[in-house]
Amino acid sequence: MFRPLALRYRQIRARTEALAAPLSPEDQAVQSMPDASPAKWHRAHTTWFFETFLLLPHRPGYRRFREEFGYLFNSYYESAGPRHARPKRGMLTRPSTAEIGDYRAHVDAAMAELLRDPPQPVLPLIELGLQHEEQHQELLLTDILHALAQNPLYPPYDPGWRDPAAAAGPASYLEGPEGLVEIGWAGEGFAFDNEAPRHQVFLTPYRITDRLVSNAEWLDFMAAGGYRTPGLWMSDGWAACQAEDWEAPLHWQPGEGGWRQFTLAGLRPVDPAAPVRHISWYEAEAFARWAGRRLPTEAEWEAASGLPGFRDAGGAGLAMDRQRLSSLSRLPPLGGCGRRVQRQIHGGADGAARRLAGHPARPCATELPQLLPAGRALAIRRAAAGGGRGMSQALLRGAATAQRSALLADALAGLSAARKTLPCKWLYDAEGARLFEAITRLPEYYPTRTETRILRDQAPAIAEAVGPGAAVVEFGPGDGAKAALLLPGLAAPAAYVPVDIAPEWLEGAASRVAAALPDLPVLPVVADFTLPFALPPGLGRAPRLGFFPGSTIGNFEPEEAVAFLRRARTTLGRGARLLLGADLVKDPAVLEAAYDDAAGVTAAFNLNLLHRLNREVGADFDVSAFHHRAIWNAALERVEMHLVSLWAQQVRLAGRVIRFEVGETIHTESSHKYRPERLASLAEAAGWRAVAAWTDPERLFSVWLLEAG
Ligand code: AVI
Repeated sequence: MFRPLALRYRQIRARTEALAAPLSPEDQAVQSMPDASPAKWHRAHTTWFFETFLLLPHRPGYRRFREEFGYLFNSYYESAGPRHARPKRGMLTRPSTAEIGDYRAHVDAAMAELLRDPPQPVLPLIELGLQHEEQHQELLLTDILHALAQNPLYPPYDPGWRDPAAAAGPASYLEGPEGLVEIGWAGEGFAFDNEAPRHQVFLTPYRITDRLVSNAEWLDFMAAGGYRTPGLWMSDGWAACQAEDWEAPLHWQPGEGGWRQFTLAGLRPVDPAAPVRHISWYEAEAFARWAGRRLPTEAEWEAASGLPGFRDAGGAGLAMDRQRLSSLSRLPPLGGCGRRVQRQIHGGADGAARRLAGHPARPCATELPQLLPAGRALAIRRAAAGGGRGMSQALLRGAATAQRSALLADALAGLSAARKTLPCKWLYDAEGARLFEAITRLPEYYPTRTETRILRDQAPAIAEAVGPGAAVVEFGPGDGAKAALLLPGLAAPAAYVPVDIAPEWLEGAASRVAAALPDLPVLPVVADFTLPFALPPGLGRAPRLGFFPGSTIGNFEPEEAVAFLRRARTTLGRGARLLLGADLVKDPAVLEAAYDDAAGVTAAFNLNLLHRLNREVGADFDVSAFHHRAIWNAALERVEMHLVSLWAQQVRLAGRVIRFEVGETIHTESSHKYRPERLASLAEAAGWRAVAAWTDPERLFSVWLLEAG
């Protein structure tokens, strides 16, 4: 009766060694993030388990391989004593990989003795050790995938590796079991303790898709701007998405022919039919909201997994892993998980799926994005996908929270720099926007007036150069006034697409244009227009005309301006054109007056940034201790706005003290002015060709028509 267990022991232990075999000693030592462990650590830790819980207590006369290993290779088993810090596992160059092999052999030899005639009470512990080792096999693969993904050469773990087959075909809905249903493990054989006992839950009616979310569906989510739409995300998720620049699932890479995914077999084109993997719970949740559905609860999932036609529960479904949420999903400690119980497994790679079939719930893994229709659960407008005019409260709230954390991050970074600076985009809260509006009407501030005049006077020439049927995509539409001026002059425009990160701006611009042209489709997009974003569906083959007036291009550093123009070209696509407003170099006295007006509106606009930091992120600036300054920087051909500290002082921000010397400044904005030839070469560097330019009689300002080269 014990033979099968001895055989299973040998097979499972040999499989760990087979999984580690393609790895060099260097591969085996690396720890690519605190939540991952080196392969050789997994090999040693699983061995430590048998040594600590089986051999030492149950094999009289057993001698530890090395005393210190008890400390080095304990994971978090409190009952087994102190342990080496997890984030430092990658520092363990000694013991060597070869010595870990010796450790395994030593323990295997002693276990072979124990397995010859194991006392009855240790049988469940041996089984637990084997289950534990299989979990570490999953982890070993997940972790080595992450480690190899850090290598720019993208070395395959095993070029012949095959992921489990995808469940083919479109998803359809299954009616989930409802009412009082039973979940939890009740079968014979092994189960982790948090899989039992079997118990009743009450489920209200729901439907669930019969298969996991596919990469194809995920690509649609990405194309609709899912990663750039704060309102779709939980605020913590959005903060993580921003902080870590998520734009696709982990291990995805943009390539010439589309997205590629780093797999254990190396970089491979993303398979549209395969289940999406390597996404965090936050991403799954945002996806569900975008799709107008929600994630199933654990009980719903488990109850539905027994339905005929429910695919993937045991076969192909390593749907997602949690490397982005890894603190939520590690192994259960002996005697209970103690953390959030989650659905499914580490999506690393291999064979856990085969063992899932018989087990309704697995500990410590991640909820799968198999989705329910929203029904009662969720209703949110899909503004990013062109969902129409009007923004939901949820979108506005989500955006505000995300903005505050981004403001704080920028402020901490900018005010700790040797030359203090704050990004000029933060000048535009509601008060800043109101003050900017007032600036545009000041006698000294010529740009808005002059550009408006050019757009009006040159409307026929612009319309002729642009041609009929254009879909106009405006980057940062402000109040929509310029679009409302441009669009009626164009021949039969196809649509207006205002794009801004702040939904409240879109609302205003959309209604202004809608008032001017009631029949024109208006498709607002919530996105950071300085990054690539997807145009809304429904523009058809209408020629794209980007619109970026106001000389906002001047607020970018020249390299940023080139990068922006390049990205705009990508976003707008082949054959696109761009109507661009650019302020021109001129008499410094005119420039400085425009940015330091007699009425003090620009000063108030600049100082409002400090009020904003006080209001939104709890800084304690004494605003009266700062003074607005605008200077023409002749070398860099830009007007700079600064806030000058009137005396030595210190300011508190998020628990940090920021010191100012007397006269020290915070650089808050640069407004670059262009000579025509410089603007043309800037455009050219970004792959655009200038086809026309219009100016005013005094040559103060210019409007350019660029064509994608
Ligand atoms: C929005 N931007 C083009 C304005 C400019 O002229 O650079 C912002 C501004 N700053 C002070 N006055 C106006």
